Amino acid sequence: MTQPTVAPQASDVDQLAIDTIRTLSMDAVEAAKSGHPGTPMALAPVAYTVWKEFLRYDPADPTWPNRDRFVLSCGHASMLLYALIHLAGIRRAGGDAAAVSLDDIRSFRQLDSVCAGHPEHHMTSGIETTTGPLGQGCGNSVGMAIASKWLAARYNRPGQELFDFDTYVLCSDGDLMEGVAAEAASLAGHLKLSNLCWIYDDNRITIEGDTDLAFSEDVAMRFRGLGWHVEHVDDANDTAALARALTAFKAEANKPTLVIVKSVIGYGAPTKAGSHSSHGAPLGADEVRGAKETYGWSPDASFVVPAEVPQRFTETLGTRGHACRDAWQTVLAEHAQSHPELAKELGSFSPARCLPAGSRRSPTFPRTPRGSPAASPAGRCSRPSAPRCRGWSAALLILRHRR
Ligand SMILES: Cc1ncc(C[n+]2csc(CCOP(=O)(O)OP(=O)(O)O)c2C)c(N)n1
Ligand SMILES: [Mg+2]
Repeated sequence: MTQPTVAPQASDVDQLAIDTIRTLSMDAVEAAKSGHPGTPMALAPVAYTVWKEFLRYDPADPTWPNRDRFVLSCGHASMLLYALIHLAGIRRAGGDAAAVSLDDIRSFRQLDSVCAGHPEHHMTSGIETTTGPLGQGCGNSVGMAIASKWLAARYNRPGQELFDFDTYVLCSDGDLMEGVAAEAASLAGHLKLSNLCWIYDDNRITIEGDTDLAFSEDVAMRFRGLGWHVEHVDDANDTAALARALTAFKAEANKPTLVIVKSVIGYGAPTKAGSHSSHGAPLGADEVRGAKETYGWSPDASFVVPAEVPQRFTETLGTRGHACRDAWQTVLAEHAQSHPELAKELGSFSPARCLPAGSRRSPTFPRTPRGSPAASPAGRCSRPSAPRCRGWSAALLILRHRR
């Protein structure tokens, strides 16, 4: 794929938003003197399209239970997520402060920064799960999709759809090389998790060079074999094609969806675009200046956020998410009226009920001659602090039945 010079379909403000994500990512990595600029530069239009057009998320309430989940499984591209959280105006859970301020972005990768090298769930609102170990975000996303289906089956009632959230995942070559992602994808296909969409960054580059070195499988065929619906987008900058693929995901009722997107890592950088040299190190002053010139930006300014950009996020994601959350609150009140027992049970899902580690004594288990299957003690330890926790230990159960 050649590197296009302009994004074909995005409006001026959309293009400005996409390039703001790119420049913030480059500037933060440059200031930190470490990080991964290339993937945020490539995936900015992809993530922007998901957030602007599809995600049901209220930036004022990042813990709203029925919010769509967005998982950055390729956690090394963390600046992409921090830029989105900042521009979308996500607030810190339980307060009104910005979850990620511009100053936070300036202190990317510094000690105690909410913008850690890789996204950390417990530290920063808007991060749905900690990622960095490749494949893990993919794995967690299948749990999220199962949770959405389970909550719907247990609590939704006719005319009272409390749960129907979708989970979107950005994943990279490294994610799809990992076994955990393959195992999770198999389960997702088996369970027909139509509320799950993985977007695969097919950039043909990994940390050490071209994917030809170690990864040549037919990903689309593999996922079709696992029971997934597969969509293709030939250019990450083609926001209209991305929107079409994501609309196909929304229309698919029986399968999870994989959208395979071809992208150019380090998009816009004069000599490092398309090369693994833009994967995991600052681009350097000349490349940053050159990339900004490619985008039509001033090469001399850093950490620039044009006012139209957060405004565009507010008009799109913010307005949609706020309306969805408001409507949900109304349904929740009706549900509490008509199904008080269910509502009481649902109310017990508060995070406060999941006690911090160490706050309860774990039970002890006597030695037995044959040992004890790990699944049973694990359940007895975790259940008191996470009463609604659902878990499987398939391998252990099989072993127990075979004895
Ligand atoms: C389980 C695991 N192994 C190794 C790494 C180190 N690592 C970070 S990024 C990367 C691969 C980068 O290639 P790709 O996933 O295609 O990302 P891209 O450079 O295209 O963004 C590796 C091996 C990791 N983060 N997690
Ligand atoms: Mg790659």
